[in-house]
Amino acid sequence: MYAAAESEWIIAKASELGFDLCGIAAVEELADAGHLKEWLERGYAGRMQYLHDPRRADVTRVLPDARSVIVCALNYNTANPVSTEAAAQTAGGEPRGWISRYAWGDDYHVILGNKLEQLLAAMRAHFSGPWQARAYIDTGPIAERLAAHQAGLGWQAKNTCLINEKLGSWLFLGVILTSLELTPSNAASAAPATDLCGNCRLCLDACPTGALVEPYVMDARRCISYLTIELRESIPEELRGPMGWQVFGCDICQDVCPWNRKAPFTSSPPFQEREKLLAPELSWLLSLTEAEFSRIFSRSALRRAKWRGLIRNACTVAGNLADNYAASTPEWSQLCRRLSELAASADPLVAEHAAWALARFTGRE
Ligand code: B12
Ligand code: SF4
Ligand code: SF4
Repeated sequence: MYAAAESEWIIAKASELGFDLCGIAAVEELADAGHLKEWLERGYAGRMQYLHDPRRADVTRVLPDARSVIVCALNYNTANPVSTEAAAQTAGGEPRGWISRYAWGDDYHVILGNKLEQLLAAMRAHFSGPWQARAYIDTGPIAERLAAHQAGLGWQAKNTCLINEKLGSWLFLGVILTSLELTPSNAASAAPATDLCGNCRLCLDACPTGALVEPYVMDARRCISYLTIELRESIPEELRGPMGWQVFGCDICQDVCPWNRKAPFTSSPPFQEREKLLAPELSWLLSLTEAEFSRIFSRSALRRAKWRGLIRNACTVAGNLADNYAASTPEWSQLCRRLSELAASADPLVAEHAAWALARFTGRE
């Protein structure tokens, strides 16, 4: 095993590259206590088939010689209100939707990916001999929050997010799985970060869809983030109303978390909000053509929903906000016109959600 000084060297290098946190765990620590298996058996993954990948339960199936996992985190908390405050601030004005904080800037996969590659390049120059490594952000078969917890970056909280005592939970995670046998960064304390949720249950009570079915457990099929980003089909009708104004992702269970009240802001340019994405006007979102969507969101996390997904979500939110439009005003007529166009779309998903929203406008004519 490499001496602790080598782990400290990696952590210092990660900090030089701009990561806010970095820690190291041994691969044995990634064995989960059976929670993932039970979670999948309960059907909580919904349509996210990739979560059934057997490699998720055993990282040595990803990299047979894997010995250590290096976990890095980057703060994406820009100096803007949280969705629960913004909802009150924008009430009464032009109807708007809410895009999740993580998607306001450039796609984080690219930003973290570049930084992890730089860290790997520095490690290649530093550690001699043959050794292997694989870097993952989000899309690899690795339970990143479990890895981050074991590496001492924070605890897996009741809202299921990884929270760091000083930085809160507005953190992206990236991991490097490696055959290097490194001293774990929690070796001195001999334990991963302590759970500081205590008796609090603000997140569970605030979740509008009841997706946090018990502390630490989410039924993703009910989570607005899943419904607006991952689900490719029709949004179940009983969950449309509780979606409120969320057009892409959801931050509510993090907005209400006391550990985010003093979370520091980042001034990192790629994470700053792009024009129009902070509480975007619904009329603008609904007016987007497929070509405009592709152009505007080419380097954005919003691309994942695709045009039809974003329009489906915007129609749902329009339906939820129908009462905010006074009937027969020019804004009301304009929105009804656009929803009628979309209801005639060749795409059945878009057409169905637009018709659903339109019924909420015309139903009160
Ligand atoms: C699938 C996925 C989703 C799904 C499901 C989320 C979920 N909670 O499982 C959906 C689409 C809903 C989602 C939403 C979001 N996601 Co997401 N998502 C992932 C992904 C790809 C896999 C997560 C996973 O494996 N889920 C399966 C569950 C079972 O695993 P788990 O959450 O680790 O669960 C553990 C605990 O729940 C625990 N557990 C389970 N049952 C029990 C019972 C008890 C009693 C106990 C004690 C523990 C326990 O053990 C489980 C296994 O370790 C990861 C990236 C990755 N590769 O890890 C990103 C990731 C977790 N997501 C991330 C982000 C940023 C988000 C959103 C904030 C985006 C948004 N604003 O909309 C939301 C946050 C919602 C939330 N409250 O979690 C970040 C999280 C950063 C952080 N600080 O935690 C990650 C790590 C991506 C990244 N690289 O940065 N996500
Ligand atoms: S992200 Fe939103 S819908 Fe999902 S668990 Fe948190 S509060 Fe509930
Ligand atoms: S809101 Fe409370 S219970 Fe939920 S994650 Fe934050 S501290 Fe934990």
